[in-house]
Amino acid sequence: MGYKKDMSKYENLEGWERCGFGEQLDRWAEKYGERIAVTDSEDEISYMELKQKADCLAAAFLRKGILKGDKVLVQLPNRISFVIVFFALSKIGAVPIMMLPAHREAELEGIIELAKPAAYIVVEKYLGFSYVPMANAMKEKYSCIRHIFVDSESGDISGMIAETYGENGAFPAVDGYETAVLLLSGGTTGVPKLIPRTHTDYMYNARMSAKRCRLDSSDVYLASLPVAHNFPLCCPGLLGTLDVGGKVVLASATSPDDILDAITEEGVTITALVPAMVTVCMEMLEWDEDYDISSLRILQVGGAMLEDSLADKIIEEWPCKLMQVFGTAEGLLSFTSPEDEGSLIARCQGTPVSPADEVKIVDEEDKTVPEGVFGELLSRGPYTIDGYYMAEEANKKSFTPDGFYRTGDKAMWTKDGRLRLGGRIKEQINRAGEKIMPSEIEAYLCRHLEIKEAAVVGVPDETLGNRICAFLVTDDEAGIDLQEIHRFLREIGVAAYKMPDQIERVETWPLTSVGKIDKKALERMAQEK
Ligand code: OOB
Repeated sequence: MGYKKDMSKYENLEGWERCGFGEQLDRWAEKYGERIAVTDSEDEISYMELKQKADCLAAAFLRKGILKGDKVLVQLPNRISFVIVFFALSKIGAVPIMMLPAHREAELEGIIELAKPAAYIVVEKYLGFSYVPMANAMKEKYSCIRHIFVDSESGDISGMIAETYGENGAFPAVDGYETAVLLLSGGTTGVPKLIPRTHTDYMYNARMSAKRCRLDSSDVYLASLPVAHNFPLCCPGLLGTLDVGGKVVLASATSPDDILDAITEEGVTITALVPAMVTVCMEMLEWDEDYDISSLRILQVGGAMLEDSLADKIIEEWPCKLMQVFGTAEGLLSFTSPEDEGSLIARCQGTPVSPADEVKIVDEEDKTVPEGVFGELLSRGPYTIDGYYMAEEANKKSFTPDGFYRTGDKAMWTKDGRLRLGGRIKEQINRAGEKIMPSEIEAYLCRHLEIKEAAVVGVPDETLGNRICAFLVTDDEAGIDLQEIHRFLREIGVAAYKMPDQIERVETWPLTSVGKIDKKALERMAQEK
């Protein structure tokens, strides 16, 4: 066992509260009552109704035998049922595992083997994909999965809510220091990593984010990204907006027209995008003048490096404040402030959101580097985890002995005391905000009968930030092309966002002086093609 965080250290922080999300929802319902809490493309729900439905569903889960501490895979898109499910599970102390709609068998299997979920909640169909056969196959293969609950118009979730309507169930007590959610870590190495966030630290995460955004009950937050991701869920996202009594709009898909439509129609005041999405939204705005984004107060941009030129362009062309957001699902968040000068906002990722965040920037020997010099960003603090879920080996690598999380990011302190990110130190590809570990894709590729060896690198790309290039050593006659690679990866159940954008065949590898595959050389080769 490594370092263990002492939560009592944080008890005096403003916004720190030892309480579960279920209880938080009860208080919000009391305080904000009939105000609209959440809307999606089909419906809207008030705070009071959200509480009532979460209570019903929680009672129904208990009746089906879902117990406190059980893990539950949740794979739902941006819709009201996601929110009801989240709070229903919180109320009984069951722990949702936040799968993304894009995940397929390959991702699910690793996570099921690690976390042994008792149930799997899926949307029936989303963006043309039917989830039920996949869920049934998982249940068949893994006996830990006792239940599959399907969310559709007349499916299990709505049926369960109707079934227990009006009952006053007694729920198990939930301590704020217990795990509330398991978030997925960006980029796994074959063995996936899950991030355990407690009710208390996650609520604090939402509150500190909301505070930095100056969020209040007049705000309308648009979740443009999949809401199972930390950024739209909690930074301040869905949870931070509900805490202040605002309204959350769930965009059903992440296309620019969905986003711009929602902003126009709902009077959205704040939303969060990754840089690649900003670019497409800007293009869309240029040729369609019917959109009205004048209600926007803050545009949060994060998840990947924001180029200086794009930052300048946002500040010049958007009628709102740009907020640069550096974030991690493991914890640490650093945002610019709405009051900062534009020139400053454009060139940094601000300051950590909590006064209790401890941030260090270190060299290869873990020695602190001076201001203005890049090093690796390390963090420890009230809402940063002290270890991944059941991952002793990975924890030794990802945390220092005194409990600092190694982000794997290059960063420096600027002379104005702001953080500026400078790309990755650890090998991880950031493709339009999605994090991909090369080793994971390499392992999948090597399952192809014609592929002898594979090396995957991220290549700088104007629209995506990074594109995925796979270098392959194959049998001489194998006519493997990109299409075949995509077909194969789809067949073994790999999420679409991990599909290589480019493949190159090689006969021998360029090697480093110590005889490892020279990935820098591969990157250059991929760029020259
Ligand atoms: C967010 O969380 P994750 O866990 O998907 O990814 C974290 C990683 C960071 O370690 C860094 O490599 C990259 O994403 N990143 C950025 C960045 N924000 C995140 N790199 C450069 N500039 C930025 N502004 O991506 C996430 C979580 C909460 C809020 C926002 C993003």
